[in-house]
Amino acid sequence: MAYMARHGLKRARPSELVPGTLSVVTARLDYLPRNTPEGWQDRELQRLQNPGEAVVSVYARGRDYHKVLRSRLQTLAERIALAVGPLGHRVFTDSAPVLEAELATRSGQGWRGKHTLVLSREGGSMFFLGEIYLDLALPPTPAVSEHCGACSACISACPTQAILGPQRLDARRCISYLTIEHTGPIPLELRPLMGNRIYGCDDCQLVCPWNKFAQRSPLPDFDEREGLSGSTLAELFAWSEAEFLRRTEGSPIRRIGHERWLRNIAVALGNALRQAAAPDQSALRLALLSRAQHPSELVRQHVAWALDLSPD
Ligand code: B12
Ligand code: SF4
Ligand code: SF4
Repeated sequence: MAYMARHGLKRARPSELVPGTLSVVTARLDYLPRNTPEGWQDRELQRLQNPGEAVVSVYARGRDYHKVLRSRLQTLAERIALAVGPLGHRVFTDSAPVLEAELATRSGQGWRGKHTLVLSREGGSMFFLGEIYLDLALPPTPAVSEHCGACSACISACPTQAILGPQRLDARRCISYLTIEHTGPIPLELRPLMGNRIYGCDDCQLVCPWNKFAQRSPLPDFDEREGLSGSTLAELFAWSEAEFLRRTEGSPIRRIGHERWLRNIAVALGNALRQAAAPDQSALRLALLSRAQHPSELVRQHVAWALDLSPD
């Protein structure tokens, strides 16, 4: 995530990033799929207890939110321009030089939870953030008060103890970082803690009491794609590169590429093999052996670790 350091104070000062900016409109886009049942948190926590199941973070099971949110923000900006006359604007979502959580908090979208994400009483935290920078002075909306109180469920639930204290995250330990952003080998001491999480992680949000108020998205974009929930690790490990690219077209998962996809699943297969409760150990072993000669050294190393063959 070196890109974060490169932009310096542009991140904290919107008008240095987009000259002329006088106001920032912040937006939240809920992403729970339309058909999410009651008690979804328990169902998701249950998946983590099935060692052979592949768990992809909820936000990544549908269409890439960057595209969805950016185009909706662009439409909103154009509508504002229709109402008030021509104006300069630029839209952002998940763009590195924007401190999105901080802007959202200061403009009343919610407060920073102890896990560092923004959450609200009406919507929990299962939403994305986006912004429109405008060269129009608007009256600011006030921040809302914090409602974590004495709760620290997210801190206790984090599998890698990445949340060092309230609003303090060691990104290097976060499974979301390790499975999505990190390019090299996954540190050995963290592999066993990743369980069957192969892309992103939701644990700190699953245990948050405010997520009983998380809203379903009205949009079909976030409907779960086939294969991205309920599949076995062995099934997803068998995807060829061509199948990976086909299945992840328009999905945020695509940007990690097939090599990291296999790396992540190899770790999860190794974790499953180490659990006595895992069904069908020989199928897990066979799946790993099928990639033991993979051309990528990164994949081979993680497969060897999973099969307990490596000297590491
Ligand atoms: C880098 C990043 C990550 C990293 C680090 C996360 C983190 N908490 O910092 C990793 C890869 C670990 C990550 C993981 C996830 N992420 Co992320 N991530 C980002 C990203 C790109 C930047 C966040 C950032 O700048 N962090 C750096 C720290 C230093 O900044 P900060 O804590 O926000 O702010 C502090 C300082 O900046 C300082 N500060 C604030 N204002 C000012 C002003 C001045 C002048 C100064 C000096 C300092 C200062 O105080 C702040 C509080 O300590 C944002 C998008 C964006 N552009 O904002 C998404 C974002 C935060 N991620 C998001 C999501 C959804 C996730 C995951 C849930 C994905 C998943 N399911 O796997 C996980 C959750 C992990 C977690 N508990 O945070 C959403 C969060 C939505 C929400 N409801 O809040 C965002 C906003 C993307 C989006 N557009 O929707 N993420
Ligand atoms: S996303 Fe997972 S690993 Fe990262 S802080 Fe939350 S619980 Fe911990
Ligand atoms: S789990 Fe508890 S401490 Fe963590 S964000 Fe939710 S309310 Fe706050």
